[in-house]
Amino acid sequence: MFMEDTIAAIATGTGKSAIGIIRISGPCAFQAVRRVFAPVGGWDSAKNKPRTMIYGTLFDKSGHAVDRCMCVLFPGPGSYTGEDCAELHCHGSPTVLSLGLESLFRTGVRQAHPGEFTRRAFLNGRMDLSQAEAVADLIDSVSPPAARNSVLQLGGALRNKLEAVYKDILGVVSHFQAMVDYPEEDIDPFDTENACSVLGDASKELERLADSYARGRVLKEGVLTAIIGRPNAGKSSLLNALLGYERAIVTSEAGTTRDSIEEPLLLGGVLLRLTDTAGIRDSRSETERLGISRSLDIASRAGLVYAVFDGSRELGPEDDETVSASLAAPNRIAVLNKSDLPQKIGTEKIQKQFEFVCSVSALSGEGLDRLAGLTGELLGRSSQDYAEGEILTNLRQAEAAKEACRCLRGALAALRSGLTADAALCDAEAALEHIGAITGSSLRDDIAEEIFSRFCVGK
Ligand SMILES: Nc1nc2c(ncn2[C@@H]2O[C@H](COP(=O)(O)OP(=O)(O)OP(=O)(O)O)[C@@H](O)[C@H]2O)c(=O)[nH]1
Ligand SMILES: [Mg+2]
Repeated sequence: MFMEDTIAAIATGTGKSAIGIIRISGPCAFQAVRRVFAPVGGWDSAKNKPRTMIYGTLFDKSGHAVDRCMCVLFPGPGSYTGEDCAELHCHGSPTVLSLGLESLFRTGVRQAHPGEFTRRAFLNGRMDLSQAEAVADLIDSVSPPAARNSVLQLGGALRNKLEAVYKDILGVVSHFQAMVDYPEEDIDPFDTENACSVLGDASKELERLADSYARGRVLKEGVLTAIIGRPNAGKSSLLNALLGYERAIVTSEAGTTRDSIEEPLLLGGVLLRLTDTAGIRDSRSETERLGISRSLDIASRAGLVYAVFDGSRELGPEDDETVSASLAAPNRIAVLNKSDLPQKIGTEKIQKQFEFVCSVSALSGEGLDRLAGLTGELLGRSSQDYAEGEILTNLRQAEAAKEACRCLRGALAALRSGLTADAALCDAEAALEHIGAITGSSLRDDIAEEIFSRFCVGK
């Protein structure tokens, strides 16, 4: 990557829109903009102030006007990338935007690679790696909690936390090193107890961060939610009703669904991987039996189970199997379906087995709002263990936190067993390296390359 290049890209999505933005960054950004854009009344530094919208005309590479639009100049180093940056806010026509971009290329500007703007921001010290990754997470976020976690990380929540832990460990490491390097100087003697307490606290913080990844995965990928129940209880109807379209086949025949169907759905503010399954019963058909074993497997792995019962029929032995299959799930809701028909099961019967019971009609839609609310409440409750902004969302970060924690434990064990302090501090230094892999201060180039290549162009 050549930082001396000036780069440009269309920063907004493909297709028609009200406004489309071309972004430019690099040493020749302002020069290039001056050649393709003319403010009404001409370039006048007194009037055309940085970070204010300048109204004018955009020209294509042959000098024909292609848009009346706005330009904003962001002088470095106080810009997103730390370099001179500019944005052209055009009418959102793909044609206008590509003509504008081509026109910039004529001035010597080149197309930006995916993530190159953010990569420059990282390399110029405008953000650390945890913040750069939060940019990609924020753009990808599909639920309000995911967006909130990302925006706080973008603001530096994770960076601040890691910097504090890093500083504490560094304090112990440098104190000891000073003693070793300058034995004749009057340096406070090394206090093993204090060092153990600092390293112990740091290792707890890192362990907590590593553990938060399970929650981070849920934020990114959704909670596996199994809809289970006996045949004909209305599981597929519930899936369709929640999704708002006919995704699964529904018939009055018992045993309609054979294979599981998974769809993402934002419900009650939480992202779910909502999964319809084959009805649980004793079956002679091999296909159906395979489907049922799949249902049980999904229920055993699910973070949330909707156990569906047909409220218009008495409870039977197949319903008992549904109850047992739901027991392993950390979150369970009994869904009493077909509330539009005369009810044979009372909620009190089910309440003995389930803390949460919700009557719905997949047919009329009655009760679905309450089910959504209950789902949000239940899953929200189990997510309060971690502060938003301090949840790790990718495996690389989690592995680095885990490694850092392992090294600190090694350092602690060495210090406590009375081994020479240099052995312990070697481990503490390794922990610093691992923390640096999250913030980007000790990051291999090939890994950085891979991280930024996953960004979209223009970001
Ligand atoms: N009256 C009424 N009928 C419903 C309701 N939900 C589902 N049904 C009917 O119940 C029957 C079975 O519905 P499905 O959604 O296929 O049931 P299922 O649980 O997926 O059944 P399997 O796939 O066989 O396990 C169909 O005739 C639906 O129209 C409801 O809320 N009210
Ligand atoms: Mg079905």
